[in-house]
Amino acid sequence: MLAPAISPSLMCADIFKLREIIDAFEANGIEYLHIDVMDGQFVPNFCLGTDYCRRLKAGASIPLDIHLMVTEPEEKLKAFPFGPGDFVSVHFESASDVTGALNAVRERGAGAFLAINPNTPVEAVKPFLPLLEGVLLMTVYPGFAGQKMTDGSLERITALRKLLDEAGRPDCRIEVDGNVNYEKAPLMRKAGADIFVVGTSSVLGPGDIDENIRRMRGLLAQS
Ligand code: S6P
Ligand code: MG
Repeated sequence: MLAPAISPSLMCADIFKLREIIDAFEANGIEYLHIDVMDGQFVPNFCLGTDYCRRLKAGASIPLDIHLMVTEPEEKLKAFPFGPGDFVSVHFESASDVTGALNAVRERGAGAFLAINPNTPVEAVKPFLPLLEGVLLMTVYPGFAGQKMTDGSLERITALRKLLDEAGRPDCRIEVDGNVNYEKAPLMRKAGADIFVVGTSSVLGPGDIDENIRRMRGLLAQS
């Protein structure tokens, strides 16, 4: 089983406290910075963009985990700064050329992830497995923070883990995104997830950020 990693969703971070939040992430060994990019077309919301990523790359030592919720990601990803060590997710539902988009990520040395919505069968990832560093399994419908986990999410993680293992890809990561709280994260871990996008439901919710991270780490380590 792959070691658990935490990827906090920066759309949930208070912009007025961003520097101290990033400092806390660095001090606590946070593995990735999850950047939600929305274009108002693939999802009914707008969110973080290219300059935000550029500033993070300049001012933080943590790799980026860019989640593209945009139409035509194969074109739009060209505008984003990323490279070796970073991850970029493109949605199965958004790309007309999924293979082209994944290859465009790989050509720049980054890890390519295929994101799938809660109503997309996990089998959809099969044709793309040779190209994937991981799968971003949405446990809410993309567009907004603060939602409840969709029914059947844990079963989908289990089914995806089985599919990946049976396909000879035990190294392929499963990243879960949406309502990753202190109660559900251990269940998601047991089901086979290894990267946890945390937002308002846990690390970037109420309470002290250092304590929140320690609590989440402790729970994931025990599961
Ligand atoms: C949703 C987005 C997510 C959220 C994250 C928020 O479209 O992709 O990354 O920001 O799920 O966390 P929470 O705990 O509020 O669900
Ligand atoms: Mg996301």
